[in-house]
Amino acid sequence: MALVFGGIILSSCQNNQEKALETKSETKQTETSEEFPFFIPSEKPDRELSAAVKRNYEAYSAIRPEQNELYSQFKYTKLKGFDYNDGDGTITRRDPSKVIFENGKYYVWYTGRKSPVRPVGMSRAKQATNVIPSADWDLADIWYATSEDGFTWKEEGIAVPRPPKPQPGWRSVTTTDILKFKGKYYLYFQAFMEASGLRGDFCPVSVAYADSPDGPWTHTGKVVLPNGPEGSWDQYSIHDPYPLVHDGKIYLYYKGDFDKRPELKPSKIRMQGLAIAEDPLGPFEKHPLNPVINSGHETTLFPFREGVAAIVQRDGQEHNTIQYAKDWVNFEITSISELLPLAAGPYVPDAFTDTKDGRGITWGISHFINADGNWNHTVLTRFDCDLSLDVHDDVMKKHYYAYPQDFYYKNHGLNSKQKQRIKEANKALQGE
Ligand code: AAL
Repeated sequence: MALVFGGIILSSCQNNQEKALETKSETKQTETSEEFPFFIPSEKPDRELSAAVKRNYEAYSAIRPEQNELYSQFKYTKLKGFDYNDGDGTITRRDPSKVIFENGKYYVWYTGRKSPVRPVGMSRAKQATNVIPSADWDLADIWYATSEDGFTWKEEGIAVPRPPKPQPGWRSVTTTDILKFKGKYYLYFQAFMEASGLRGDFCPVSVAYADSPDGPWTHTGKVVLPNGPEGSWDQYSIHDPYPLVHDGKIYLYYKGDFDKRPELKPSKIRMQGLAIAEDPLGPFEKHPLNPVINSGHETTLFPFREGVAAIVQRDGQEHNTIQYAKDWVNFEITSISELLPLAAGPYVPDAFTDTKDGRGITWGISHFINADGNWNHTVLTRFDCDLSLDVHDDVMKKHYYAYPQDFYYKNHGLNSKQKQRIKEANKALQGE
């Protein structure tokens, strides 16, 4: 028995030695051959590379997502302090501004609608009245809330109400964002002069200013960023104004809805433009290269190193990407992610400092439309991420999402028309 046991030990030693020799010769082969190495070289190797591997070196700031400062997953937390009337559609809060920290607390501004009835919907805009909203953001005012920890918020009231007719915004003031410039505060917002849905979602941008984030706010009553001339991409809609300070000037990014072709679904596309001014009240000059981002919806931007980064979520060829423009104009994709925050208003401590070393973001407020399966109201939420040069959170750098089955079957199941098409294709194959 002992002998047999010893024999086994002997032969297992021999096997190990043989294996070690084999491995050694394999390693040698790898070293001398053209195989792509097990450890990815940190510098682009001097050899022929596939387009994909070349892109891994050239298009992204790091060779792995874990090391890419502009890659992150996103986590969500329900906010405390906001009531929504049990989600009956009569209260909405959406499209938050950036978050700023002043007077020992965080501030956020947003579209607030408190109407006696829920919206009739954009497609039935003709039924809207002075008290019946068409869209979720129709008949809205600009509200604000404050918080000490970013999780529990206190709604403070209306910051900028709808002005009287015929001033821009008399129908609805929505989708605001904040600028602090030379000690004053400015709120840019969409200024509707008709119910959304009557012709589309048409509006220019107006602005209000104050000496304190608590107001009082003076609405200029004027359009500060007008729609473009007839036939131009932003002739009807200037949405989602988003100001930052760069080179001593105001860089106001915004969205245009255009190329409406009813034969296609969705019928419109969305891109982002840039307008620059020396004075927050204008005049703003639209960039000659507009649009500067070819996708996105309610695009979120923040200074990053010497350039600007953009979270490009929803809509367009490059949705679900994070992009970067060293010169603040020419954006390149720097990462691809999922569950990007909708309409995110991040806390950007260096948004207005004219930094040449932007540090990035770790949290903010965004929203969920179609809240509780109800298209008539939207709720604010908190998101967290690691798009920061100062925070290193391994959990945020994962690149796999686990969605529950219901997400696929319930939320993303086939519709009856699609099922019918598949049934017919099967029948045709079987020659029936
Ligand atoms: C959002 C934003 C703008 C639109 C509407 C309210 O998605 O893009 O603000 O006008 O919807």
